[in-house]
Amino acid sequence: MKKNISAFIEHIGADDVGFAAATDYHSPNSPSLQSIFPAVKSLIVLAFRELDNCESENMQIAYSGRMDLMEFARLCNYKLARHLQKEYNAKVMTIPLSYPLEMSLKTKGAIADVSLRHAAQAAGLGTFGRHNLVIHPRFDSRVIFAGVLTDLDLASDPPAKERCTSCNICVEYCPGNALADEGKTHLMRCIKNSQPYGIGSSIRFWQQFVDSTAEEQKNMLADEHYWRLYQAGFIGFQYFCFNCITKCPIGKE
Ligand code: B12
Repeated sequence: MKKNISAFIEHIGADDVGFAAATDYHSPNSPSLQSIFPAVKSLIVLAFRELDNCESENMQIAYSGRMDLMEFARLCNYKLARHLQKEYNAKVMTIPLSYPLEMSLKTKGAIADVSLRHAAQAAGLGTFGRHNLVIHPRFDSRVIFAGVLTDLDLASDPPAKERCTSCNICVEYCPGNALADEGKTHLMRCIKNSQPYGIGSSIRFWQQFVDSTAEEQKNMLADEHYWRLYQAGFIGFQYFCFNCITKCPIGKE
């Protein structure tokens, strides 16, 4: 069955696939898979190589490459889920690639219901690096993941080989110093730098707005800062930094 599913996944254009038994998925801070899908038995994880947009200094181009990829990956996720329903009469739930996320004071919008990095690791699609990203055997740090939960009984693929050499280049090049502590990405440090028009800026803008005079409010809305916030509002999480991906030397040597 794994062979046939893999052939389908290759046919729809995903770059790699891995399988994991639900019992091999361990994400300490995320809810249990059973609380989401009581009949879950396995995860099928898809890997997609990043486009080279992430190397551009032009942040519209850099992030638009990611948007293209996320859209395609979501499409693949949906196609795979429907295929499993039709061909194997399976029960299937897709995993959010990035959002929706639970927005609460407890999670701070930073804990996925299913952690795709831990899923990818369990499915043999890579191992965690010093930058806390999963490094894929062929696509190195330039990879994003998608996946589905199923009630199909599928065994885990063998674990991938460790690839990070702890060279610390990702730590040095992180402009927000978000990787200073091993095994932890400082959420606020990363977001402050990588999402300049994210929720923090939005809150500050509207706080200032309510405290301003009518004339000041008019000026605030006519300012390019508001236009950028407005654009980010419908794009979603819009990243302006890709250093931990692009500076990683794994695979470049
Ligand atoms: C919320 C989120 C963020 C938040 C919070 C990150 C965080 N601390 O987890 C912020 C906004 C900071 C963020 C940033 C980025 N993200 Co993000 N993010 C997510 C999201 C939606 C949820 C992550 C989550 O649940 N975290 C909470 C739990 C899992 O973390 P944790 O239990 O505390 O585990 C952490 C540590 O313990 C450590 N860790 C755990 N086990 C091990 C084992 C070893 C050996 C080591 C060293 C470390 C380690 O790593 C974990 C992350 O810090 C996922 C999508 C998803 N559904 O999984 C994408 C995701 C993780 N993000 C991704 C990417 C690409 C990024 C960015 C590069 C953004 C960009 N420009 O593209 C940066 C990278 C920042 C970094 N180097 O850590 C990819 C990662 C792909 C990959 N190759 O690993 C994902 C999987 C999205 C996807 N669909 O592919 N992200």
